[in-house]
Amino acid sequence: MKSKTIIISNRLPVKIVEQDGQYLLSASEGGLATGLGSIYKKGENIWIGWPGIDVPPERQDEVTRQLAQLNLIPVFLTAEEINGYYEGFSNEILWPVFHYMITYANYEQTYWDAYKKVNDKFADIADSHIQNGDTVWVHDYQLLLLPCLIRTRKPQVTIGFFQHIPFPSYEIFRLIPWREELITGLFGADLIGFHTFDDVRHFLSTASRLSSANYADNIVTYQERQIVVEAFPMGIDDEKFEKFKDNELVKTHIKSFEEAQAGVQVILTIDRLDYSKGILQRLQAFELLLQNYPKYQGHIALYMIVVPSRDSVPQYRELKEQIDQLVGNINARYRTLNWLPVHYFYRSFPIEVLSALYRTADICLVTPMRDGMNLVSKEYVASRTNDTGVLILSEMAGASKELNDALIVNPNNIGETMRAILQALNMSLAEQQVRMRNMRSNVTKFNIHLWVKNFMDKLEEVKTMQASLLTK
Ligand code: GDG
Repeated sequence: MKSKTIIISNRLPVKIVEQDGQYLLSASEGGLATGLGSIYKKGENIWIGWPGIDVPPERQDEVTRQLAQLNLIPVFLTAEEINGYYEGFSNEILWPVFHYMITYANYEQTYWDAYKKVNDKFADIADSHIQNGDTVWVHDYQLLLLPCLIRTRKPQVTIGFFQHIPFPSYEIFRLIPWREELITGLFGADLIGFHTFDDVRHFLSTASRLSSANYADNIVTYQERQIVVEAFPMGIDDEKFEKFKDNELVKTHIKSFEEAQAGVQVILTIDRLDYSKGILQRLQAFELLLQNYPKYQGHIALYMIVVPSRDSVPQYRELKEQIDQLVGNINARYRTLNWLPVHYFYRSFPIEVLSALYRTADICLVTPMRDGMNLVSKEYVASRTNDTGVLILSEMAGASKELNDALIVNPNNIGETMRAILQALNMSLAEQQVRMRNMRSNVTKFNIHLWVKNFMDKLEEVKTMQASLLTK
């Protein structure tokens, strides 16, 4: 039988809604889903993951059949499992620690128990679909134990793992009570990828300090197996954002937006609600500018989209309240009868609205405290087909390693961020064009398709390397 490729991630690339007793499925439009579409939609290949909703046991066969038509295999999770494995261990321990927000971590033993149990559940389902000789690509921090669990069940598979969020330095990672199990869980992989070389470095040093593994260059040796660790900076579906220039709906949005904001320079920010995204610090920088440079009052506006996320986790609820309060204070203090400084939206928008905002905003302000990559910054650049606009980007985002022509700031330095906004507001058209062209050529070249190809090519190379080691 021909070997196949299996993608595994926490979530399947699908939205399911229940309507009039029917489950309606629609494919996810996210960049990752698009990029990996070239893999999982082909032949016998599949994608395994949680379908995103709680399906009662008596209807799971029906949903499984519907998903199978899209080459998707569900891992059904109970509300209790989601609570312990996803909201608990993944989002209350791994997320804050990996983003250096260590005081936010809640090292709850029951979360760890749930994490192990759910990783095992994924492994069992994967096992029933994998044949020796197949290639498996596991995604992200929710499934750190999976490479080893699969390796134990099927020793002859090739396993790649990619982490979408940062990998912290050893001194931070060692705080996690279950650190050895997590690291050795990953050692089941043949290839481990991160967005940046810094993440790779942190992983290599952590691996060698927490286990009997050692490494030379970017190859870890553990119990006679070799694991290649490399940086694969993720790109976006650049064409999709470029093509919106001819989209009628986008054009209509742009027209009404430009009319509403005539004479005002617009600064755009788009994030999920998350303490790693630096939303409060960014608001402070904007307020500082209004305070120190009153001449801009009435002439600039911050459009801030915050997409609801994880609002059952206490720290996220608290952050939401702080943002509400700060936006309220700024608007109350500075607004006039016909001008609003901060246009704040706590909801998500259709991609056409996002595209219209990307295309009209004079400045895009992306200032995470820590971010694996940050795709919003790349989407802004891809949308600027007329080569104008300025990107302000945190040096803590993986994207800052590639988008050198952005105005790079330390998000903790409120004064520096304010000065970058000032510089952007006053940047000549010629300078905007030079910078934007350079960034656009990068985003267009290193897009999501090349990212998928580079990872899969490397995995194939590693497969050959492992095979030749076995025959020695
Ligand atoms: C994780 C890592 C890494 C946002 N608002 C709306 C909307 N979005 C889309 C954006 C963008 C995506 O969500 C956000 O991606 P980011 O990369 O900025 O951030 P995370 O969600 O934290 O992603 C990150 C990424 O994984 C990939 O590896 O870059 O570092 O944290 O694509 O466009 N989309 C729509 N409406 C919205 O209102 N349709």
